[in-house]
Amino acid sequence: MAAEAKITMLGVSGAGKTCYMLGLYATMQLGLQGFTLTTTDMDEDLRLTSLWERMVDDEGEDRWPPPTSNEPYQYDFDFSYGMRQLISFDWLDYRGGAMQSTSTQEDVEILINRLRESSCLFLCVSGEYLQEETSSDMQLMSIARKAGINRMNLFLADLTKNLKDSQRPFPIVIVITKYDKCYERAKDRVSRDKLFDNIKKMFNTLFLPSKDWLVMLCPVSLGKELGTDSLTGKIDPKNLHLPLVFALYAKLREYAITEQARVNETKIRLDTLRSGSWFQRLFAGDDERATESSLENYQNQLQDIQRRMALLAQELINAQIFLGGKEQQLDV
Ligand SMILES: Nc1nc2c(ncn2[C@@H]2O[C@H](COP(=O)(O)OP(=O)(O)O)[C@@H](O)[C@H]2O)c(=O)[nH]1
Ligand SMILES: [Mg+2]
Repeated sequence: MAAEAKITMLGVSGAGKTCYMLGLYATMQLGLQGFTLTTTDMDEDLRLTSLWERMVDDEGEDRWPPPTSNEPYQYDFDFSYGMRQLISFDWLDYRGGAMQSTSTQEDVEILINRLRESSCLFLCVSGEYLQEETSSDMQLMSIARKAGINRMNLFLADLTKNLKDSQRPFPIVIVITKYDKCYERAKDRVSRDKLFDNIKKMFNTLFLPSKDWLVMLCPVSLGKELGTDSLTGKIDPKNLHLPLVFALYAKLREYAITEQARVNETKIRLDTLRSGSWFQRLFAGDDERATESSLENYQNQLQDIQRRMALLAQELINAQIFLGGKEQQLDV
């Protein structure tokens, strides 16, 4: 079966994408509030699990997964609640040439096409670049260049030109990886907000007043101790599941909108059938009954989607989510 949702993850090499993916897979396998994540391929499961175990058990440089080649890598997952599959999705870890300044036109086109068919983007920015407080635009420009944000903005500009109305607002997660590196800098609320303001400034188009983007800002870390010691610090993941929960919430929201439209249409059709004269209705009786039963069907499906959204929304209560630059509470 084809995946229902597509997630694409972008970030310069070394940003922490592979580690993030491994950590996410490991934490979600144990199950989180009843949600689980599984790969559709047994060999892949072994590979991911053994890389993860090495990170947890080993010390030294070798604990980390070997830096990967330049090929984009695709994972296929099922996301479930209890034993029930909620949504299947594929996940592309994009470490292709298009994120580098030496990219070829072909690299760029491949990525642009993938972005256009994605249902959510994860833009990974390493906390290593955000360790020091800064208010100078010059410094921010330099960080934006090193962290690949300039490139990401170029791809976003293409994406927004080609979004269909049904894709708006398009969900994006700015994942601040290795947030343990910012621990010192972002100790209290005020200094954390300053850090977030820096991010907003570098991704300014995502925070303009428009209905184009639904953006979540999400710090993640594989362990607080890694901030000062990445060779022996304990692995103790934080927030890894939130970007995924958000992506799937956004996908369900899209389904809900489609389903609601079906319900509305069917109601109108039923009203028309019912408003005919007794004579017309005598002959349209079968039609009326069939329409009634499809209405019930669509309504049940809508409710089912809304129940799943409510489950996910609970996890996102404390998340920072913005529409048109304004902070939002998710509704179901
Ligand atoms: N402090 C810290 N370091 C991390 C974390 N995640 C990854 N790293 C380091 O970042 C390196 C690059 O990560 P990797 O996932 O391979 O980056 P990728 O090129 O984006 O896939 C790893 O080898 C680790 O040394 C984290 O949560 N905290
Ligand atoms: Mg990698």
